[in-house]
Amino acid sequence: MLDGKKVLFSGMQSTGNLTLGNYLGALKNWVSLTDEYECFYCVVDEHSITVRQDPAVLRKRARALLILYIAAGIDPEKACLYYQSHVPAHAELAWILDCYTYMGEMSRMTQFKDKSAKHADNINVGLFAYPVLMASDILLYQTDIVPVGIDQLQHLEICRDIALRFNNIYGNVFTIPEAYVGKVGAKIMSLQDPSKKMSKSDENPNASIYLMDDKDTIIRKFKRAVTDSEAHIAYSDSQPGVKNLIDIYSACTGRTSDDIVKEFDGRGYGELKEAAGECVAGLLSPIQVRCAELTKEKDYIDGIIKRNAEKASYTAEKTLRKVQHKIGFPDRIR
Ligand code: ATP
Ligand code: LTN
Repeated sequence: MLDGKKVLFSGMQSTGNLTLGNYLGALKNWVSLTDEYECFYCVVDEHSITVRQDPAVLRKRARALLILYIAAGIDPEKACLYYQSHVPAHAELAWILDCYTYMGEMSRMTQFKDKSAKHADNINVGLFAYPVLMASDILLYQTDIVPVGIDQLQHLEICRDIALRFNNIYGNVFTIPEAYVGKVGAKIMSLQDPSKKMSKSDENPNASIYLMDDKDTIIRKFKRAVTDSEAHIAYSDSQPGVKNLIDIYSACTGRTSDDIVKEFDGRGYGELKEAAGECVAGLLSPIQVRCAELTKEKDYIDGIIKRNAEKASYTAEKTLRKVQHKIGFPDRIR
């Protein structure tokens, strides 16, 4: 609890252009939870360097991501929006928790397996220990809930395991967090291969809708979306492409999949694609306009970055000092 409210923490990597999957699976839920919880929304730039980055591009993307959080509707006066690298406690706690995490646990993580297969020339220790840094992010703020897409549930489980292990040795140091997965949009699939999740690092640009895509591009990508040859609109695992289009349409409109299937009964895939495309373009357009406006407001954004790094550090350091004391590091002399 912080100021009488439960605490929420979440973060995104500043690696690439955000997709509709990131928006519907995570960001959209963040916006709706801001009033109810004391929220920390982090740009996890330290996680980003587990894969090689161009420094100038990384810096630019980190700022663009923080701006996007605001443009998507998060009020920076209510929620704490900040860069992970501006709060040293994240890396410090990660080192400590590394010493309470087993190699076997980390090597089972599917994201590690996927990313090490994809970047076989750079399987670094950071990539391996990635979930421990993520656990530190969450545990530093005594977080109650963590809104994420389904792909991150395994990391959340390991975070809870590490926290419970630590609490069992040292007493109640960490709050045990719960995952929060939205009812719709928790796993948006690639438009080109509906067996894979839509991902910002997909090499095929037609597979993902980027949040900054213009309307024509969005409509074109939906038109090209892979479906099947059944020529009938149903919400079924045997028609994953069509199911994905319905999920997207449902997440954007708030309507149920049943309702959408009824609306499109007897109509062609082309009509469903067009409806989904129009709806996504309408949803993204105001966010794009706001991003462009905010990008010009340099002093306003700088102020948010400075203030929030201080606010996050204050809360994070309280937990870090407690942990350091519990494990036997010498107390600071005041
Ligand atoms: P990368 O391709 O670089 O691994 P990513 O697109 O998977 O990145 P992340 O930065 O790992 O994105 O994820 C940010 C948030 O978006 C997480 O909460 C994640 O669960 C969610 N998310 C990512 N992809 C999807 C998707 N296709 N559907 C729903 N949620 C998603
Ligand atoms: N691993 C997450 C990003 C992330 C995160 C976090 C999400 C880093 N730290 C803490 C929630 C809470 C990802 O790849 N999407």
